[in-house]
Amino acid sequence: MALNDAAKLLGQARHVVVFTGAGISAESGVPTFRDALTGLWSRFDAQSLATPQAFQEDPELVWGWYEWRRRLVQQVRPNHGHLAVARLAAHVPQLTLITQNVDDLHERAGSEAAVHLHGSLFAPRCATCSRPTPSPATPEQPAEGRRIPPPRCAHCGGPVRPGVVWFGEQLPEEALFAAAQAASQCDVLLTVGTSGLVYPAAEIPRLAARSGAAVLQVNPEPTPLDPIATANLRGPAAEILPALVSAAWS
Ligand code: BJW
Ligand code: ZN
Repeated sequence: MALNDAAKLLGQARHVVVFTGAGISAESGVPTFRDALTGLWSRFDAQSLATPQAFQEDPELVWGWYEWRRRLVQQVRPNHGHLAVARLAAHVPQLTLITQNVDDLHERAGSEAAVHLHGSLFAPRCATCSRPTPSPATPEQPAEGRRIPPPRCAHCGGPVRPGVVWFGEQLPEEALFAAAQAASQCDVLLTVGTSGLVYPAAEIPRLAARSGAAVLQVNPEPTPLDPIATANLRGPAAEILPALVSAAWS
């Protein structure tokens, strides 16, 4: 299906779900999760750092990686893809934004109430007592690959961990429930910049398709979601999303 036909579906929708992954932030300069990381971090497999075991075995390595990423995100800006999503919300009667990303670029682009399935780089908590803790001040970008000891919890002295969801951990119940409910009720789901490999998040577009919604996919590469998509719009999010919104409301 061509972009203009996809835009027509979008223009007629009453409830749109936008489901985003790392690809939407790629053009802001945030590396996607499964791209080969460049530089020192390329020695590490991102998937092997995003586990509770990695944090237990080498907290300084894992905390240092997340501090490096948090600082990187603070230094970049939302791109035309994030901005188009925020603009889309003004056009459709109901929009639910669901993101797997742990950055805050949707919020900084003006989107309200994004459902964060995998947590946030900006919500650290104690690994022992789970109390939220403030993000430490990071005056400058930590050197890539630098080990940083995690701060200690002011209440119990436990190590502070990033407020993200690692492999083997449960997704926040409320966020997952809200996402599943929106996916089963929407009439269009726009999936953007995700490999569709990580569950249960990858179930969200599939649930929408099973519930009768049209699934519009924006990604420069094929993904396992291709077969369920009504339209596969191949290209970078920062180009396709503004074009899609303009075509729907020109
Ligand atoms: C562009 C672009 C441009 C590039 N424009 N696009 C069922 C089957 C098999 C396994 C499982 C299953 N259910 C659960 C599992 C296990 C596991 C899992 O899914 N494993 C798979 C890898 C096989 N899931 C879990 O462990 C989850 N927990 C769970 O299931 O708990 C259940 C449980 C039950 C009982 C007891 C205990 C638990 C938790 C998953 C947590 C995922 N966390 C991460 C890390 C977050 C923190 C961090 O960022 O460090 O979340 S992993 C990582 O992947 C991150 C992402 O949010 C997530 C998805 O990645 P995403 O966004 O799709 O990025 P990429 O890099 O994969 O893809 C980028 C895409 O963009 C590509 O397609 C590019 O082409 C595209 N792109 N440039 C548009 N310019
Ligand atoms: Zn504590």
